[in-house]
Amino acid sequence: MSRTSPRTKNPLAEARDGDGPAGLLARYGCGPVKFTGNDDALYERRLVFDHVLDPADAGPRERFEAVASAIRDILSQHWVCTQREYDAKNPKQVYYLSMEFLIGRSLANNVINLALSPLVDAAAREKGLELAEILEQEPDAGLGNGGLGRLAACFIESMATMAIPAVGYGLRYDYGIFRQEIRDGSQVEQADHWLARPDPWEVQRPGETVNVPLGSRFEAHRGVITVHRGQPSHLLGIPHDRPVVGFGGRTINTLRLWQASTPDVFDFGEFSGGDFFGAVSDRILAETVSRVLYPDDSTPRGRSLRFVQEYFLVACSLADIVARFRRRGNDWSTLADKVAVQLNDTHPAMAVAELMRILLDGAKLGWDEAWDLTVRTLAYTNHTLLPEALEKWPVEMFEALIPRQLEIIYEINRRFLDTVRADHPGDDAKVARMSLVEETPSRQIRMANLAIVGTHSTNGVAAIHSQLLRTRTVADFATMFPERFSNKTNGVTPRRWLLLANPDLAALLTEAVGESWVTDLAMLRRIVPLADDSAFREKFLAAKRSAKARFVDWIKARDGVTLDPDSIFDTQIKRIHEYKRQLLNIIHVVIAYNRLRDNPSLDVSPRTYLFAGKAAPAYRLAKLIIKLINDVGSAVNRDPDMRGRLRVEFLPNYSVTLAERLIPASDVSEQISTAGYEASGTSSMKFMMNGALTVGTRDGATIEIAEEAGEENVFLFGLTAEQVAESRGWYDPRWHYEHESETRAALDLIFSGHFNRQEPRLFDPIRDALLAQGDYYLHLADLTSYAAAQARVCELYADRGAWGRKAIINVGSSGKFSSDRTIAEYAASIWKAVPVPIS
Ligand code: 26V
Repeated sequence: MSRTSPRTKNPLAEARDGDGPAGLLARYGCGPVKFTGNDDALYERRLVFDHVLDPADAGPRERFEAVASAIRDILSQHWVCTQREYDAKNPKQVYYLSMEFLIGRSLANNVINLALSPLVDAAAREKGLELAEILEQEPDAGLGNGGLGRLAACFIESMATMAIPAVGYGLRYDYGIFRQEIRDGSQVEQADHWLARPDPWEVQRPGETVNVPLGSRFEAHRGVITVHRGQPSHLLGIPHDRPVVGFGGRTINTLRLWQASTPDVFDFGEFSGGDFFGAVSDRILAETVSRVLYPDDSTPRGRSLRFVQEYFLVACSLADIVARFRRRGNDWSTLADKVAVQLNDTHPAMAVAELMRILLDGAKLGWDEAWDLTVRTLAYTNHTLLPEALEKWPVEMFEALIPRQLEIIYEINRRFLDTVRADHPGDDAKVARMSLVEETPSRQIRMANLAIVGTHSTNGVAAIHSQLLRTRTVADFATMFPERFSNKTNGVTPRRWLLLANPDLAALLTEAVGESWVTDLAMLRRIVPLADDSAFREKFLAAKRSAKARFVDWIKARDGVTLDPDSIFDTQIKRIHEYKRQLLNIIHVVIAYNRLRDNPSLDVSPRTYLFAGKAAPAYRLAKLIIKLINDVGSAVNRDPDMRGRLRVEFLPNYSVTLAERLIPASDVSEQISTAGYEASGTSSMKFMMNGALTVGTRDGATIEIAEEAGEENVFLFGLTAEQVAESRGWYDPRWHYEHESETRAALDLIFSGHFNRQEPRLFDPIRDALLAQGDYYLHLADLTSYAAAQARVCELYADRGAWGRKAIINVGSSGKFSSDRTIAEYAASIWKAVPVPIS
């Protein structure tokens, strides 16, 4: 594989050789303002000048803001220098367009990537600051639903670390993914006003505001938009930039988030007429566009506001991209040589029509040249095969809001279908399938078709996913444009997910192989031989034990729950979805519970089953699954016979911060989706790096995890994707219920009302899904083989040495799953972008 190698020189080493705080600070001066090294009062100055506070009186929140602002001061010059270098060198630029960036907290990550940990630790000691308390003050920036959004965040970090000139573009939602509370076992959504207090990382740049013309005026009421046609209006996009710190602190790229506003700040006419509300309401309506993240990760709902959000992201970002391109003096004909735009799913796929509009109407290019540039500039990543998650937008929405872009889409479609007809005369069914416009039951634009036709690259996110995409989901397109399709297996950043999240394991790895693994994760292969070294195994298991102890303390403080660090931590964390099969997990827990009740002397390794994840607010069955997990947990945890043997906890409000603490503490990683449905899964990779063993189906990235680690080091079970497809015709879940005594006993117990005596019929919809409606996700088909895999887990855990050996092999085999590797592949084969190191 040709790859863009990330920087191997390790700045931590430099930092250690260097000269303490003064030397460290001096490294961050690169422009006209030099840090003198005597500048160790940054923190106090921030308190006095930003907050007008005596440092002695500062509360935890002010202390956080002051520390974060001081760190931003330190990185600011390198941020400026990075941009100056890009402007001077005019390299090919990558733009990553995503409706979601699940960033999490930034302070600790920025400190680590800037190699400032020694400085910050020393300063905290000297000033008597409690760092852990300060870090807990930062809100978790939850501008995403799940895997797709977190992937975007890992990618921009990797691009910065690898010195690739890149900008991430997204929306600055006032409200991120909802905060999940659990009341009486059920999910309750609370608004996440993460920007309630000033965010020290963001820099507002009103001078670079973008104007977005719209074909209609619209009014939003409770997420539903009323359109007033024929009354053109416009929105303003105000950029808010966040630094994206590459490891080593030299490259500081930008994440630019757009806030929607209106040009008519205040209508003085209306105001003096006494209509104060009318005067400000336009602004309020406009600002609803970036008010809140859509919390559904599969079914498009509340659709019209989402449509405006998607166009708003595309219009602002492309205007900005084109402005940068022209500012650097480039000719239109070189657009695809200077710009690569990656579309994160179809959410920004209107970029195809918008870029065409800019090139046709703005640059006055002819159709053929505009089309050639558009296709060569844009690339598309698909993240799901679920048909209900494939976006389609009603033609009326385009007509009302962006009629010119609709006209362009029709012309793209006319030309495209002409070639399809020419290649397949008389095949009307094929033409109907491939059309960008779905005719029945109502006219809609198929965004995946638009994205494939209007870009030069379509990729899936794991080998099996890319294969199924090509052969099933969009087979007609893969036949027509075979050269456009490829696989780019996802990855995660080892800085956040190992170096930062798991300090003890990170230190052990550095002791074993040196520091280079941080930017070259394949180096971890070198620990594989140490799996047979009992002294190393002991150190490795001690690191796991300390991560578990840290998590036990943290969750005790957060939720008041007491966990036993000597039990197996068996963890399933992800959005709650039928295809991800949290239900399979909890039914198996009930089987384990029955076994222990029937046979109190059974010798098992004590196990704690941990769940966390959010359900889309309108997804009834997913919410019922949460309730079931909690109700089973209450019964099991209060049963004295289960004490020290079996425990079940649903940890509320899954977030990046919770993941950072729980993953290092986990022994078992549950990746149990119905084969063929999980595009990739990325938590699996974080677990693997942190020494958890995977229990999983042959789905998504699990297949590649097993390839890297060896099948004997993974607990695989269940039907393959082919078997799932093949069984669709004849599968009958009732057969399993009737012929498998443990399956029946577990289901009978659940549906008898044993776990919810007040509402014994509560779980009937789950019973119906499993037994009456055919169990679409094949829970019962995989249950016995899942239970067998879990029995192997139990047995292996009893042999400490054997367990440690497999865990070490997994960590040592996780190199492929660094997002640096993924980004190197995108850069080399899709973007043709090369690193521009900042001196
Ligand atoms: C769809 C929609 C529909 C409209 C409302 C908002 C919304 C938000 C997200 C989505 C698509 C979700 C697709 C997704 O998250 N896919 C996940 O992508 C991960 C990164 O590639 C991958 O690891 C997961 O397997 C895949 O489920």
